[in-house]
Amino acid sequence: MKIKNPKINFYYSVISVCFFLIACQKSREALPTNVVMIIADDLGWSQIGCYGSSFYKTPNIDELAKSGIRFTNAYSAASICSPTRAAIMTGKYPARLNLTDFIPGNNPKNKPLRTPENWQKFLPLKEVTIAEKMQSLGYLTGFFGKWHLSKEKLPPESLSHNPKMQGFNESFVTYKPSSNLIQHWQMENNDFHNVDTLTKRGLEFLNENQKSPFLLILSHNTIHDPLLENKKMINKYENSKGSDKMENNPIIGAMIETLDKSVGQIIKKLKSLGLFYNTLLIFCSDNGGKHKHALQTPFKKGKGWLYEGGIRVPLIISWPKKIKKSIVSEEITSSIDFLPTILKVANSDLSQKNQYDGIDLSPIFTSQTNLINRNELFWHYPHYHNGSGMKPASAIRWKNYKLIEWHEPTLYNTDNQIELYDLSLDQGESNNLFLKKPEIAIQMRNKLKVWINEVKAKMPEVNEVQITDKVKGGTFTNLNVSFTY
Ligand SMILES: [Ca+2]
Repeated sequence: MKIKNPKINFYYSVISVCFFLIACQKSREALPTNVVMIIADDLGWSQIGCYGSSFYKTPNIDELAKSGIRFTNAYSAASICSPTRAAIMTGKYPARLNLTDFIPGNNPKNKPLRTPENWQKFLPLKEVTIAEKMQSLGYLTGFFGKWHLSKEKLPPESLSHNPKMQGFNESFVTYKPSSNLIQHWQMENNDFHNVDTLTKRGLEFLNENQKSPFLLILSHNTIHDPLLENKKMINKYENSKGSDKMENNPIIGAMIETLDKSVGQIIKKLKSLGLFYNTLLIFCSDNGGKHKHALQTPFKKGKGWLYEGGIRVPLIISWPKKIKKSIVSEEITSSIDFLPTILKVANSDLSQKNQYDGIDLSPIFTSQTNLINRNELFWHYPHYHNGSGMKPASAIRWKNYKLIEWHEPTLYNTDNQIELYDLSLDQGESNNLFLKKPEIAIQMRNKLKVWINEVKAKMPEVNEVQITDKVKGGTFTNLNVSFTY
């Protein structure tokens, strides 16, 4: 029967359109969530506009922060590359994986301590990675960029443990620019750090896989050494206000601008494909910035160190479907949290215990109180890091406190074994509270000891063969506290 009344016809049309829109919304809500992770290399916490820098220009990263959550207490699982990347892939502490140094590391013989020799110098295939888990949930997975978890950097030796063997459908591994690793896509005065190459691969992956749920990891080589960028861009930063400050490095400024542009291109593509709304987009760094190039103010030291400069990193998570705009979170997070968080967002069952050390961060997405209930976070570095001067140490963050234990003085029973800081008052870790708050230090050191035993962390030992570096300090007798391992 045809309805002749134009008024009724109009109402029918409106109702039909409403039903159609509701149906569209419902089908959009029911779609699986895509995941894009952008990892910067050696990018410091303070080297981004939305983290307070007025020198480094990051409009796209700042915009991303406005669309979601900016974390102010995010940590990398290690102060150097490979262990953090292993933690991202597995959700486990590097110490539990026994993958505690950059691959292949260095093994100095003339130091006061003998460092563990049999640490894991590649990510074993038996480890179940985030990509393998997502594949089992029906996701297509892509990895483009820095991997640093194979036995060797270059093929053919790298192939046995490259991303394709760890659950990625598509992969393309790149390396930092250097004379012996120069590749055909690295040309003089062009794409110094592979940013354009990686971005192009990322955009192609999004185009090709837009119809299926996907996990895309874009793992940049920038802003890692060597410091190289287009001269015109460097000039712009040389002439910028603040270029004379020790925190501000014009070449790094230019490198960060290129990185930021790439982030913008990925966001633009996701929006143009209608995918931004239901994509969990994680932007992070693998460790702190190198303080020899640029001070990591307000933090002490930088890459390599267990001071905040080495491990406090930028982290932004956007997911417009669930996360409100412009949230700033002070929750303490770590690289080990990405795996459980991503799995939760992909509707995976997280009930199987002991598969990972991280915590699902998704409660932070919808609520701003009583969030993830993290009590402590730990780090373990039983090596010497030539590049930064870092010595063997372990650390714990507990509430506002951070304790670092230096293994040289501990094993030689000399002074300065423990440093304790209240980060709520002293972000720059300049006021060691060890003598003022020994009860807190003892409590935290005991927690650290329990964790070291639990993850079976490999410890350094006294090097009795050849000692050329003397351990500084006298005997450890002036304190009324005693520690034992
Ligand atoms: Ca790094």
